[in-house]
Amino acid sequence: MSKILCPFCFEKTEVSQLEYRCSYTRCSGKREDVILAQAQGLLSPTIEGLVFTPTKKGLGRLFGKSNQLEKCPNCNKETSIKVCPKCHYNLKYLSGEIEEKMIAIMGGRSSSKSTYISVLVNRLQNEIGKNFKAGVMFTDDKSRTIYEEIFRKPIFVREEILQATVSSTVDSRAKTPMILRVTFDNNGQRKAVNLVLFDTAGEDMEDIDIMSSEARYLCEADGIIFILDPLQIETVRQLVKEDLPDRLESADPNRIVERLYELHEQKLKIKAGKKIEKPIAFTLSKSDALFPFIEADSVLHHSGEHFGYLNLPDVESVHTEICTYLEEWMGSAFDNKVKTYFNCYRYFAMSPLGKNPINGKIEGLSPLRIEDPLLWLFSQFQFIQGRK
Ligand SMILES: Nc1nc2c(ncn2[C@@H]2O[C@H](COP(=O)(O)OP(=O)(O)OP(=O)(O)O)[C@@H](O)[C@H]2O)c(=O)[nH]1
Ligand SMILES: [Mg+2]
Ligand SMILES: [Zn+2]
Ligand SMILES: [Zn+2]
Repeated sequence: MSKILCPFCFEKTEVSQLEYRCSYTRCSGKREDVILAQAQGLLSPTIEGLVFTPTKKGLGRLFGKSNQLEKCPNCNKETSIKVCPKCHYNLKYLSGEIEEKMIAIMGGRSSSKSTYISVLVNRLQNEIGKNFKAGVMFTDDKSRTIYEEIFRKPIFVREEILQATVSSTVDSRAKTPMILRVTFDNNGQRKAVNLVLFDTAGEDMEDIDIMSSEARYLCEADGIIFILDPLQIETVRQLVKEDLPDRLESADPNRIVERLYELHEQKLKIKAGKKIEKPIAFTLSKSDALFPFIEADSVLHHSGEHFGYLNLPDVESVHTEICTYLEEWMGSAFDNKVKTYFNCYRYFAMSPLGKNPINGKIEGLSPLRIEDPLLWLFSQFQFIQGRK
């Protein structure tokens, strides 16, 4: 029988054990939802539709079918809204019948994680969607609102850089996933997947205890995009002549990689010496800042050209080139560490803005190589094909 993983509290529940929430606006059974408020860290509970356990075990429920309507015991109106019994998170769109992949975006403070997500989702909806005949939509209003207000409007409408993401110990929004339904059309065969995206506050990557209590999705994730900020690498800082943000000792990628491994060891009981199998895309961000001193014929200058399939030779060229640069800039310690801990990884490079913002303003957005890490993960999940 299929189980659904709640993307908010990570409780796994059998479809037949899910609870329902009445969605009839005039139902008199509405009440303060204390469970939801506690899970979301709200100061006072909000009034929400009644949550109930369906009594009648319909045939559909017995067979684990989840697209079923259930009658509210108070008003008798039908509802299709399923919620997680533990935290009351709305699971309406996670039916257990559509494949689901969780992707976490992690990296040190100010490495450009949130900016990346903003541009990535926009490209998914436009260029990537077109090249892969993929339809993209948000599965719920919450995801759409978070994307619009926190990610899209500042960058695409106001042309400003984003605020630093607030630690999830302070604001539960950092723990709230954005869920996108991506529908691929493969020669007439449609395949739908739910893409659950998590942003992280770089601040929360600096302490293993916070990572383990606040960023559980790092362990549950099916794939990780690990963003590396080149402007935090000492050698690169000497090469870049412009004004630089402060060096953040605690955001050292070496330390974050170690913590990520430690976390898997702790939570998933990975035996010492065993490698992590999930695909991890180590992605150098702000590649525009490197342009003045990398080779003129570097592959980083142009796009990856993935038209309907993953361009494998391009992925390998980027991987080799970044590997060489990282060794030049940081010595072989980082790559050695990655090799020791992870079995399935590639190096990528991208630039969400395409240039350095001036006084917090973005002048002419020109993103580069945004989709490469995501498409590589998609190919690892076998949603798309790679081609030589
Ligand atoms: N040169 C260059 N700078 C960038 C680019 N994208 C982001 N930045 C800079 O990096 C800063 C941080 O970006 P964010 O997306 O807020 O970084 P974050 O990783 O989400 O940071 P936290 O939320 O604090 O963990 C921005 O304010 C920009 O100044 C880019 O494509 N090129
Ligand atoms: Mg952020
Ligand atoms: Zn839950
Ligand atoms: Zn009702």
